[in-house]
Amino acid sequence: MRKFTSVHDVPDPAQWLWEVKELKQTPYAHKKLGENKVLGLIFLNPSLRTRMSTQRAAYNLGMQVMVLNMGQDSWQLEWEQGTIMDGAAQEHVKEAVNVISQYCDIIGVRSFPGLQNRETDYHEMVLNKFIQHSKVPVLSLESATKHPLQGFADLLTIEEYKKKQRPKVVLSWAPHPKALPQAVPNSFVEWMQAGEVDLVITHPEGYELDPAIVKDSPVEYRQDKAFEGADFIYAKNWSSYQEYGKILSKDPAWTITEQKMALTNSAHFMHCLPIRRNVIATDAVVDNSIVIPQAENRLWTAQLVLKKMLESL
Ligand code: SN0
Repeated sequence: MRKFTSVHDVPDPAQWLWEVKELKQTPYAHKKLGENKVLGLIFLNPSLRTRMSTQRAAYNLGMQVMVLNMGQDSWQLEWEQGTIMDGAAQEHVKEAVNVISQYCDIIGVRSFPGLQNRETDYHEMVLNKFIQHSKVPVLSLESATKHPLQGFADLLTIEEYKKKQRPKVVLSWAPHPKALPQAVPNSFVEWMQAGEVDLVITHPEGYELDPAIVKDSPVEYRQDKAFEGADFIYAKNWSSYQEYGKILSKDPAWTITEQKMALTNSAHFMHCLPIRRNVIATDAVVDNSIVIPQAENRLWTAQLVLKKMLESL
């Protein structure tokens, strides 16, 4: 596997789901696989779960890990071709990534969107430059428009907690003080579409996600209606895709409360974390949720992705 950037890089998601459950039972069974192999984790943005779960996943496979907080600990990068580099950027991405791939056997990169220009973000400029200039496999640790490691962990969590073959899963927009990426909801939609669930998306008007991602997944603008009979509620804020990067609403009526959870089929509440309590969801909802086992699953899904990459080296 040369790259892991979305569910579309996975040949058979159902098979992976089966394999990750097995890996979770036998985490140290492949300790020799990563011997003398090094994972480089490159962060252009903050991270807690992705950083620590991917690092631990690598250790479970016998790998060593190097972490670089780019821009903070290293030189500032130039991304464009042909620039006269007499400004702030000291190093071109071309050399930087090629050099990193001399020291590492697998590279992970996190690169949030600018949320200024939809074209630039949806073309995944940063992630694609890494893939282009790397001599080794590259995995996304959340790119401008996708968070595939999160989507995979979300699908595993739903698989583990579901009480019926095809649960009703609701992705609900919730308010937030800042403009956030669409990466998490985009990947959630894609992984749900790859799984055996009935997905319903609910959000205020103007928050429609990329139609190329949503496809024929149903959208219900009335949150109360969407929650009826739901087995899982997945909350997330995102900024507008239509009016790109804008906050169109901070309506607290969209906050997930116990009253709203009571409309569901005793649904499990999920969120990728970090969650702003009493903004996205109330304390009681977060405290009675499955966000911790969901976060734990980040470890096992990252470990399977790394295992697949190691096997292809
Ligand atoms: C990121 C996002 O994509 O929404 C990462 C989630 C895994 N979340 C944030 O940046 C939250 C920032 C905040 O101010 O709460």
